[in-house]
Amino acid sequence: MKKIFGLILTVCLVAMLVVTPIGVSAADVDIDMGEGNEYVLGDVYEDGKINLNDLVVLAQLAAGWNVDADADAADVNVDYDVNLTDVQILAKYLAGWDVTLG
Ligand SMILES: [Ca+2]
Ligand SMILES: [Ca+2]
Repeated sequence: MKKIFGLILTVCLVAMLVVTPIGVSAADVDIDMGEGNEYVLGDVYEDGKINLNDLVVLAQLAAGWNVDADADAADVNVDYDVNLTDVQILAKYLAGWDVTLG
């Protein structure tokens, strides 16, 4: 059930955001947690950019998929949990809504 939900969620998010693909610079939300433990909120896919790829991977993480991703970067509201709230926030961020990561 989780996999089906995750797949449906991912497809919906991709369909929603493919209309407005926005590449956001990751420099705005760089978080330094000390040497060897740096990550960028929202850069779940860890390629230095925050974009649709990160949203897809975040949705998969929230759905419980076993994906290779940065769980710290996925917690975009910093409540120490990765769930659909994070997916919603990142989707809004990528769509240009007035939301802040962190
Ligand atoms: Ca990325
Ligand atoms: Ca969170």
